Amino acid sequence: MITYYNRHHALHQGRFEMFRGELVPCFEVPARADQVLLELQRRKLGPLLDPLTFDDALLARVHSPRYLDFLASAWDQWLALDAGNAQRDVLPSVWPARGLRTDVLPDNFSARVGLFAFDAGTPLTAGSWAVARAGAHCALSAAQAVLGGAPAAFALSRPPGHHAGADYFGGYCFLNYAALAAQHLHDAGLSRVAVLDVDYHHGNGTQSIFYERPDVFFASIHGDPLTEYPFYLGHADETGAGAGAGFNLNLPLPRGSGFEAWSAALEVALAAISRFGAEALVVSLGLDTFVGDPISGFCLQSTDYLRLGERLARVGLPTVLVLEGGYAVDGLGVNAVNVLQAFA
Ligand code: SP5
Ligand code: ZN
Repeated sequence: MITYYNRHHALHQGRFEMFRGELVPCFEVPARADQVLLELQRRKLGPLLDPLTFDDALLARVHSPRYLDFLASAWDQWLALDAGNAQRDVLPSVWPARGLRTDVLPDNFSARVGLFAFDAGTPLTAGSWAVARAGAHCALSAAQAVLGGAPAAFALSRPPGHHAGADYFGGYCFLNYAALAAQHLHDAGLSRVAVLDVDYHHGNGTQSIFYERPDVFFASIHGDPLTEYPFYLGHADETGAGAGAGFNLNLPLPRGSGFEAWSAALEVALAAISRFGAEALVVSLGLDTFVGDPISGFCLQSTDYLRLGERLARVGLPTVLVLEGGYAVDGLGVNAVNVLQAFA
């Protein structure tokens, strides 16, 4: 298994996220990627490569120009407000709810942040843009490797990506790596690409990006949004719209679900992907389904990730795997590499 590793990931290191009226230390920490890297090296699982570089125009295949401009300039604008901001992360505190305008880009920086954010849990830091951009290059490199004939490739980066929409960040995510990989595969001539999202949290960003398209099928297994983040998307009745009607599949499961229920949902998702006739698969590989995860509610065990890797390999499609969530830092390396090793 080829891995494209974002060696600069630790330049994004949020300090605090909002939780129950307090700022608490971030769950999404550099040690996550470090643990996966260590375990890959320990098991000697294939080459570890730096990403190739890509034209930023590829980012605009998924994200809006005004959002990309915002991300690229946000830190400088933040420092321009107050030099002391160098020691503080950017978090939004005001949002355009229903009926308020999002078509006019405010001059005020706080207002801009709120326009492009959907939660107060995703601090934007000095390194966020550079790191997310390099993470996107890892995902695009993995897609490129698969286009070149590799059976599979893994993008090892953080922060994660699947909550980021065409023009918003949130859920620890800034750029949607899985969507970028899927779009890149499609642009290279694959007419049908499937994204399978196995993170505990619904991949609202990826779903939104492809919701009206028949060429990218999105399937997700996740905690029921009635009780679980991101709450406002991920219900079973979201099946696609317009030309994309029938090309979106959500399989929400109750908090507390274990591998038996989870793997039954996986079979449903894979059957739908097979009926769709996918020519390539992108996996949003979140490991926060683990029983030990501090912010999630499923009960998968470390050995279950071996079953997942074997099952994904049996699909037999060229596969790009992208690291998403997983916050039990101690188990994350073993769990992620269990998937990759069993796949390989
Ligand atoms: C990619 C990904 O997995 N993003 C998840 C974002 C979740 N953000 C909300 C976290 C809520 C934290 N709740 C703390 C519970 C502590 N017991
Ligand atoms: Zn997650």
